[in-house]
Amino acid sequence: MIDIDILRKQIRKSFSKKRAEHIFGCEKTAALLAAKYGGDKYTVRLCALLHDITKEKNHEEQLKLCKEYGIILDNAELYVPELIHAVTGAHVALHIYGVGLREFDAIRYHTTGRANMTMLEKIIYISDSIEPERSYDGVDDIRKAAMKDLDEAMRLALDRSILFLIKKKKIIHTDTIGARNYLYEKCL
Ligand code: DGI
Ligand code: FE
Ligand code: FE
Repeated sequence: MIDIDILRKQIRKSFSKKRAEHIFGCEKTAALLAAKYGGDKYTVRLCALLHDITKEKNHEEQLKLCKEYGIILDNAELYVPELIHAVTGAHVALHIYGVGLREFDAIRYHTTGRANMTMLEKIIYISDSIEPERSYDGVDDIRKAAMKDLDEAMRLALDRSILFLIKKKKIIHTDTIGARNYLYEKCL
């Protein structure tokens, strides 16, 4: 078992103040959602603390990690560097911190989501989107939804993300679309 207090100290030491506050906010939100939806508190705290573990590494360092862990990036990841930290972060969590596969996937899919997400994956995705430091139009609607219906919060968060990406004329990862379609098909 990883000592959560030691991990927190490592994060405070090695990240910018802003990123560390985001990570700790994410941890608090994840613990709250775990209490509400029946997730394991230790597991969600651990995933939240590790979800952006490679976020402050530059592109060159990201590619070095990919080489080290034998990660093959897909097309979208090659074109959108911001997506890579989720993949490298999951591998660092697995290889350095020894997390299991469920935790690996929660970190791996925290940026895009994917079809048929587990409760743990949704909790980490939503905590990342609504932790207290986040402020964007519509965040309070997602916060409110998250306390009632996690799938509805996911639909709102994914819609917001996709609308934002379209407005900025950015590439949308197919996992993001897959996550949204799966959750909308569930309502039909
Ligand atoms: O790491 P964080 O800043 O806490 O947040 P994140 O991991 O959710 O997102 C990192 C960035 O990735 C954010 O600027 C939005 C972007 N992103 C997420 N999904 C997609 C995406 N960018 C593109 N181009 N396409 C996506 O599908
Ligand atoms: Fe991230
Ligand atoms: Fe994050």
